[in-house]
Amino acid sequence: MKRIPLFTIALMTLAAPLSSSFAVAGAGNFSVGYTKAHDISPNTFTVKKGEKVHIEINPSDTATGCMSEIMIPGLWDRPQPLVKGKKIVMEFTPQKSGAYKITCAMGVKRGVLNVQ
Ligand SMILES: [Cu+2]
Repeated sequence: MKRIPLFTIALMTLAAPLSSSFAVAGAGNFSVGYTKAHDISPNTFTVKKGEKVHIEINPSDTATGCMSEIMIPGLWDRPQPLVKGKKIVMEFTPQKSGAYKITCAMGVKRGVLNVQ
């Protein structure tokens, strides 16, 4: 069995508080892209009830028409416009488990967020 050098453990200890404050990787943190051709990607998420969710969407295109805004009914009810270069941040803590649709402002499904 390989031993983990002590400095590696020290680095991991230092990195832990950094990763939580930058909120990029880790449970409940998601970085999402958007293009007109492929809509949001990824579009399926799994989170835990009672744990904070942080979703960042970085649109590469400006959406138009029906799918020009995004929301997650029941979790994020304010439709956000998808505008090229304009980051969208959604933060919430789901209290009820279930499969929540990710939609446009009028409810057309574009993805799903599973709360376990
Ligand atoms: Cu629509």
